[in-house]
Amino acid sequence: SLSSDTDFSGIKERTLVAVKPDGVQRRLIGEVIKRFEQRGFRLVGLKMLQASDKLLAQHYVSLQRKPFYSSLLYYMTSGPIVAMVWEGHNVVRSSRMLVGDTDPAEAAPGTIRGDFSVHISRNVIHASDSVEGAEREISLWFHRSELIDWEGCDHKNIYHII
Ligand code: IDP
Repeated sequence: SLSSDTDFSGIKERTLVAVKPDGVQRRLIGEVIKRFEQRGFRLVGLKMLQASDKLLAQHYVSLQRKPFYSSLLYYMTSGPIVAMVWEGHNVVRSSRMLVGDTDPAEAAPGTIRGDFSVHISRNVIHASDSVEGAEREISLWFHRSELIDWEGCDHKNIYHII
């Protein structure tokens, strides 16, 4: 319909994506960036960091009671992480599709986890699972000043703008 063609309210949606320590060690940073870029999403923040226990405790607050929680924190602090913020129409949901199921055994071929991982505790990448979750996670991992607002010259080809 005309209204769905012209509704761009979701264009500014943002999500947090992170190449986890195993993904960095396995030289998958470029592969991950390539997949999000070629889809048409816009990179608005990027940094490499050694995540602290404090940051990860906030990031994974909902998993604190899980039996795998301490090994998850050990894994996530085992080396550098590359954190990114991607922007675009429905980027939260589309990122989860690009990333694939949490358990690589269930992740479809063609997804990042389905193509590059075999075990749930070394699944290469993180992507926020809801718009509210994304807002919360972005504010944990990035300062406002680290996020860059820009419009690509291909914007009119990626979106239906007359
Ligand atoms: P998500 O990363 O797909 O959003 P969550 O359920 O939020 O999945 O779990 C966060 C991370 O915790 C997973 O990506 C994975 O690395 C780890 N994890 C989740 N479930 C298990 C498990 O059963 N065993 C070991 N690690 C797990």
